[in-house]
Amino acid sequence: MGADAPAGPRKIILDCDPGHDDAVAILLAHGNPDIELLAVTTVVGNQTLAKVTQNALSVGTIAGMTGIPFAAGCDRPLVRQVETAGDIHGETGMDGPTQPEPAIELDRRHAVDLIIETIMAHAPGTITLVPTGGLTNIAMAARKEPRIVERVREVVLMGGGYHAGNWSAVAEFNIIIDPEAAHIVFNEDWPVVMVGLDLTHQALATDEVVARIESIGTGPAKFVRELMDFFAQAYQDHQGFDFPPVHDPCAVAYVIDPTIVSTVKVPVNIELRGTLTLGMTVADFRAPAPPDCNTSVAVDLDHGRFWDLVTDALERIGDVDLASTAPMTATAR
Ligand SMILES: [Ca+2]
Repeated sequence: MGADAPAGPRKIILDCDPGHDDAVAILLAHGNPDIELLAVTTVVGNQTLAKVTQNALSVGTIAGMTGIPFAAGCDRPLVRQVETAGDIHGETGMDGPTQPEPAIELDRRHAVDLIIETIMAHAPGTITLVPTGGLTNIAMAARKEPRIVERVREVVLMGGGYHAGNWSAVAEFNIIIDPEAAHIVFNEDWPVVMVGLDLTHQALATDEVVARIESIGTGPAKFVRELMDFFAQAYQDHQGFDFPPVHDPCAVAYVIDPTIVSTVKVPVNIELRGTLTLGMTVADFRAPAPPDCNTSVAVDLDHGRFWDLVTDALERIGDVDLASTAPMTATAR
């Protein structure tokens, strides 16, 4: 970052589709002192918009996240039909743990409007967008209010991959479910950091990691442990992994400390027409990136320090009294 980078916690908007790994991303962003979480917005993806929004509110309730707006966004991709990931995330989108009844009220604004209003209300160069689902909301926001593009500090997204796919041979889920939205986001004139499968497949929740989370002994930690149990089984059954890759918090970790997630500047664009390659994030490594290149890809993860961040955030969140999370209006309804 340049010398004009603002001091203090990094302000982010987390746009997500919880999602087991989205839940961990929310908790990391909430519990880490170097992040100021301005809003949590939801988008159709791992499950329907209604389900992922309910899940986001449940995670917010478990972690006592009062005072942070949660808003629902687009319920289908820009062009394509809805495609969800029930094999990996289950019928609810966050199968495994018992979810509490959300005690947080949904913001009345559409997520796209909340994203735009939040960016326009803050100084230029201060807000980082962290999308961990399909890019529908972010693309819509850029089209509805183009002035946000030069105001956003950077877009750090989980999605894509330069070697591997997971939803086709070459495409990753978040990109292939709305490739047109991804095309918009990657081609806008803001810095884009692609935290893709090359990186997130290093973020494995090993037995040691899960035992460490369980030993924290709090409600939120138990919730994460139960999420990881389901996620591990799903990744074994459907993707042949020994341990599940916990994708989404890697993008948050990069924002917290880019020395944990190393990146390389390289042009990336989105394939929109390939019969075998739709949604591929095509990275051009042939030559040094041109000076106007606005995209980077994440390469290497410091596995130990990454999980240190996650466990530290859970420890800081501690135990939350779910009864006290209930907003005043909940009893008035
Ligand atoms: Ca996600």
